[in-house]
Amino acid sequence: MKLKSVKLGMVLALITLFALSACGKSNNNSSNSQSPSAPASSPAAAGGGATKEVTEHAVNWSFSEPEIKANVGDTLKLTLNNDKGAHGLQIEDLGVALKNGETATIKLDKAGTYDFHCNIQCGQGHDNMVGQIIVQ
Ligand SMILES: [Cu+2]
Repeated sequence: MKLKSVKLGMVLALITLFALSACGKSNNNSSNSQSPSAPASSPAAAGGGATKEVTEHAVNWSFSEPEIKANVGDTLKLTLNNDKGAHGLQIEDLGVALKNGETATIKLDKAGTYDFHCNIQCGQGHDNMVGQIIVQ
């Protein structure tokens, strides 16, 4: 009797371990596929949107990523880093204005092309400091 229940306990423990490790694995690889059980840790699972991190390095007079492409439902984490000169980054249609070193977290839930530009008068090439975020 006793032996049997110890055995049963071990089997249960093994099953639990297996389930836990399988669960951990699926959480790690589930960026694109639908995972049936993704609790608390990954809020992106529902919409299927990815998080995209982009750092714009600004110099006189351009942005390092003049064209950013993303899918509808993605979240864009956009950072401005001024490598040379003093620049800002404004996306009027999204209500975003970044200063040097700042990061904006932008939910891209509508398709479209969103222009951005430098919003600090930084010199003769200022008007060239433009780019766009293409959401499709
Ligand atoms: Cu400028």
